[in-house]
Amino acid sequence: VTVASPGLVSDLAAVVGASHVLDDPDLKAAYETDWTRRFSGAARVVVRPADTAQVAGVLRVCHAARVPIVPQGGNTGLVGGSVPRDGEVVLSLARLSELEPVDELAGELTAGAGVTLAALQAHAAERGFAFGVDLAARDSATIGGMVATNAGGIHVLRYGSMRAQVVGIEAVLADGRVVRRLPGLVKDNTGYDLPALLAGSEGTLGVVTRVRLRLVPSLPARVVAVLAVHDTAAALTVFARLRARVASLEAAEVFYAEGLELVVAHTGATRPFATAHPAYLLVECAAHADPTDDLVAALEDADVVDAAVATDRGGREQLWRLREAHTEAINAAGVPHKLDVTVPLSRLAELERRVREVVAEADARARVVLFGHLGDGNLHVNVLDVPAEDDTVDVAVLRLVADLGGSISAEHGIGTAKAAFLHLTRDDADIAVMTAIKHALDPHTLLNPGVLLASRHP
Ligand code: FAD
Ligand code: 2HG
Ligand code: ZN
Repeated sequence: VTVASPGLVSDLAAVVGASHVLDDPDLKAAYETDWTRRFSGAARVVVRPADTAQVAGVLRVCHAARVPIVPQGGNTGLVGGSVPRDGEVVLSLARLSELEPVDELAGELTAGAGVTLAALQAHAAERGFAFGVDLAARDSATIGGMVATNAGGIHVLRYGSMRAQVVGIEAVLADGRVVRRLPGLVKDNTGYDLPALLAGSEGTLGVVTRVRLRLVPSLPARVVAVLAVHDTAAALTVFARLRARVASLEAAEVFYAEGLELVVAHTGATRPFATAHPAYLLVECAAHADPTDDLVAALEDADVVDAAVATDRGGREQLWRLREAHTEAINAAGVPHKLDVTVPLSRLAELERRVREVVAEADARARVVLFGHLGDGNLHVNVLDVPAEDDTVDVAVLRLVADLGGSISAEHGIGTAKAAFLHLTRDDADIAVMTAIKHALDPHTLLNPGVLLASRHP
């Protein structure tokens, strides 16, 4: 059990109020274990500031005492970066939940770091806008956490990932200084792009407190199709055809027979087809006018075995559920090893085939579930039935990905889970530059130690 020194607790309480410094083990517990249950550690205390000034005050106290901090938003991160390792202070940003009015002229919005994605989506929708990033953890994932991880999700092929939505940022540095680039300017070429640097920094360079975000038009006419195909190569050919011909294409996701079975068993969902197929491509098109005819025309003569199509909201949600419920169905089956990898599209079919082989060779007990964002070349490799602390399978998969010219993380980040493997797809010069930036902004390594640049590789 980690005990906080009385001086630290009272100094933090002076900033945020005693009721927002949690040191009771029962109250801390929810902040100490990650969503997958694979990563956990003891927090010295959990601190819950209400605004930017309080975040700065907390960081000044911790800086003076040289106490490390783990920033936490919705705690839906999947790489062990959001929970304490070794008695750090957990800094919860959940109370920074202010949503400013939509700037309809600019098509932009400023949100507090603790605003959930679902709250932001609802707020934008009231003014006829949508947000360019969407993901299944929308009810809990926060804007601050999504910026910190540069979250991807299901619409990257149309709108890009989180970094592409960020127009401005406010963040607190390790020593309590506030950097603020929130002018809402479309163009601003005055030096290094701090918002872009903070996006994807996983809480290692600064604590994000507010974000100015670009919105996109709300597109009410939608069609979702789940297409049964022979294999990944066929899914890619169909996807390439749709991307070339259907301007309204918004999502292209893949899942396989084993994942669908797990989802059906866990959720009780109805199977989309009478018989099982090796692979499924889920596509969604969205526009102002019904895009169904465009989709159907583009699919004529395509290498598709069967199709389930829905245009009404309920039907679309049912088809999406088959794909989005993979993460929770896997979690219900055990504590997974999660690998979030990407290769050039030209190597994706090879990755899907070989990943099954290398996992089976690495550990005969392992059960593999594959799915992901096909249009982005991003597969989620989930491995069940191997011990939490045994990384043999992880190493085998990440080496394969490096050999195929890919990256060991497409969208979830490095966290603590992949820190020892960063060198597989970032070279020495890259890592030296990142280390120099980290040292310049956080010389005492107080922000999220153990995450991203933690381990020097052999
Ligand atoms: P947390 O988990 O709390 O933190 C994540 C990281 O960001 C940690 O390193 C933390 O220290 C840091 N951090 C958090 N807040 C701040 C802040 N304000 N300032 C600085 N650092 C901060 N991810 C995808 O990219 N695409 C998906 O499709 C996707 N789908 C998911 C589906 C499910 C069911 C689940 C459980 C997760 C999914 N994720 C996905 C992963 C996760 O939702 C994202 O990584 C998300 O961006 C994390 O947001 P969060 O608020 O929960 O952050
Ligand atoms: C998704 O795309 C998320 O559903 C989660 O990124 C992936 O559970 C996973 O491995
Ligand atoms: Zn994903």
